[in-house]
Amino acid sequence: MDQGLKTADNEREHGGLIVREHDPLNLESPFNALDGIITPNSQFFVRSHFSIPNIDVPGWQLSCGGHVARDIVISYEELVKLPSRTLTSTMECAGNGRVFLTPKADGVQWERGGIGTAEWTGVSLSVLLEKAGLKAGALEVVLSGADEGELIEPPKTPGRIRFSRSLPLSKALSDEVILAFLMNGEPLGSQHGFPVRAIVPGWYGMASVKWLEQIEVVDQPFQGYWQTAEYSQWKRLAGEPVSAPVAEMQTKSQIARPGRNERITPGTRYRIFGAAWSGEANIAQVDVSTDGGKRWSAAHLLGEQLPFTWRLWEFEWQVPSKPGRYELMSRATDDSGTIQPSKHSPDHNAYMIHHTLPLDIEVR
Ligand SMILES: Nc1nc2c(c(=O)[nH]1)N[C@H]1C(S)=C(S)[C@@H](COP(=O)(O)O)O[C@H]1N2
Ligand SMILES: [Mo]
Repeated sequence: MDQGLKTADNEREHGGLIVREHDPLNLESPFNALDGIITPNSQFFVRSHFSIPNIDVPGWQLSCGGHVARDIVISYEELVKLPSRTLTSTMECAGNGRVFLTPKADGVQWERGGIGTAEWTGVSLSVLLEKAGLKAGALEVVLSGADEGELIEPPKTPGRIRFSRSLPLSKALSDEVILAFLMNGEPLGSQHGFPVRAIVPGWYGMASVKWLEQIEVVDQPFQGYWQTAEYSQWKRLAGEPVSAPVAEMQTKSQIARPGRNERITPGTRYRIFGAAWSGEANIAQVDVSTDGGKRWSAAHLLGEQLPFTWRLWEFEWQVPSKPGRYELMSRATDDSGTIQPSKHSPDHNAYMIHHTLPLDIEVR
């Protein structure tokens, strides 16, 4: 591998990350440490379903085929020479917050740290699709990674499979969907998809396929494992539940500080601090409750709204002089009028967990 592309993650350390699983590697970000829009690479959560594939740049290539006029194969060197763009995007795992579900759901028990924001640099997927030329009838674009394996716990995989996800053409062709090779200005770490991954702003993390090696245009709805057996939800069609892939991130906010069970001094002023985000919309308002959701007051939105990026917020709390336990909550509203719900929707299975989360703290 090119020395210049050596990545810092060889350090074999998980820094301040919380280990949820070693193999496959699943690491949670300490959301408590939120400090600014950008999550440093060393603190960015890791979600993988199979072992990390070992890929070197000379051996890597990306193919683009299927329902196209001409098949394309492109090397890393060729890809990085194409016109690229840099954008900031928040990525939340669709299972973030799963630990808060009752009854308890199977799967990685993420708390608040299955989320992060980075500045990504890459080539718009549309650039490659234009080179290949879409045939009439093209419907979806399937992205596949180099990682593969077999899962024996239900839902079992049909033998060894890859990690593949599809995008409808409308999303695949929007400029913001990129084939990224830089994360916060550095080559992607091996755990984040080195050398090239998709970034699908506004969608849950599963759409942002890591270790990307194949792009396939299809003329039928793609029904792969990772959008039917897993990462699927129920939508209502003519009153009937129909299975649909998990897609756009839902409007949500989280409190970063205080942390769970933090002790706060009575009668002081405390700055409650957190982040709020939404998939394709912008955050319009965040409200905070310090009495378990009975009364709400507006928080102060910080900085400016960047597209597809979380908005930080703060709330100056006049801490009561009466000691006791208090339940803090935050609630986001986006500019399409959607308000963060108070309950998890069973139609979302164990994904899209965006209801208001109570945070217990002690005033003493
Ligand atoms: N090839 C591949 N891509 C993948 C995954 C995977 O297991 N394999 N996990 C997905 C999921 S579920 C999430 S949330 C994000 C996590 O990206 P990160 O590990 O860089 O945080 O990658 C997505 N892309
Ligand atoms: Mo995820």
